[in-house]
Amino acid sequence: MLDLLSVPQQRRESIERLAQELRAGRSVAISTHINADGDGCGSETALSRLLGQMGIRSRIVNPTPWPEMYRFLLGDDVRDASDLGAKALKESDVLVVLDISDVKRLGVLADAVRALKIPKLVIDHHLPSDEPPSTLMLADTTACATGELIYDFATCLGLEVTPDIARALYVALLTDTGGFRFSNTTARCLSIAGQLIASGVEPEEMYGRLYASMPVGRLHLLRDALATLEVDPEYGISWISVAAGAAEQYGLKSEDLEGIAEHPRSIGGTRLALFFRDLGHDKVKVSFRSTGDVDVNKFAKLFGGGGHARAAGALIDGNIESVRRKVVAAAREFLRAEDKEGVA
Ligand SMILES: [Mn+2]
Repeated sequence: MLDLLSVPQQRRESIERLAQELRAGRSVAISTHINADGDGCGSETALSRLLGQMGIRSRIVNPTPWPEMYRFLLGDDVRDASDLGAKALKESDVLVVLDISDVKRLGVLADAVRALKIPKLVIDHHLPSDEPPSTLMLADTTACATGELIYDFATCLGLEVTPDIARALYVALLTDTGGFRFSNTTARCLSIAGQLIASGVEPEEMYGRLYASMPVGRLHLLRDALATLEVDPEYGISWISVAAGAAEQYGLKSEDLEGIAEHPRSIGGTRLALFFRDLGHDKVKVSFRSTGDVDVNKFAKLFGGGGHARAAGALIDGNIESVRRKVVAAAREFLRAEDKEGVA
């Protein structure tokens, strides 16, 4: 039988290269993208504990505060020093950036990371960008989550996947695959998830913590967002919007809005789903989701964004009406061009 858990040769070589910078006694800063998600938080806490086994002290230094819903992943052995900001980066010997292919995703830490003279390592599964945080990378877009690469890191270096580490990696895999539903739910992903369950993860507990612990305000916001739903059945485009200040009005944080873009995507015949969130001050966050053949990473690039082929995002300047008009028009144009290309 095919051994799904063996680590591909190229990943193994990258891990060995990264490990040369991770020597006992060093102090490591671990960072991930603004508004850390389950993959970012799960990968960070798992890596921090694995480094601990190697005799390496580490601190998490993120550009935005640790999300409340992932607080249970932290512990006395994992320290979140995000409140120290760039200062914490300068005090470290090595920086490891997780789940990011573009340095800009480090938000307020981006300039400090660009200027940093210490070794910088990247572990990531996004499509490449023009400006990666470092060229010293373990990067593979076929990994279902950065958490899969952290699991490989543990395997290659002979480290132990303790119950705490298993839980953190399970959160990474579960959330980045949309609950083991998206196209990145590979046989290898599920094999690793199986191993993590064997190591002590309780799937129902994880479901409860991640999907059955929503604040009621999320449903109020979702109700308002669904009321804005528009569908273009000719092109298969669906979109919803959230007004400026709505999250605050319902007492929600950014992480509470995760997954809302799945609702327009859930409509039959939708090829491209859009979620517009008005951040105020003429900034609109747009999430792009697709099913099947539409490459939303390519589409997001038109607006300076990026991500994955079926899930991407961009931050666009302008008021929400003008951004919506511009993006929906561009989406029609994009799908028309893609279809022509497909025929040719
Ligand atoms: Mn990820």
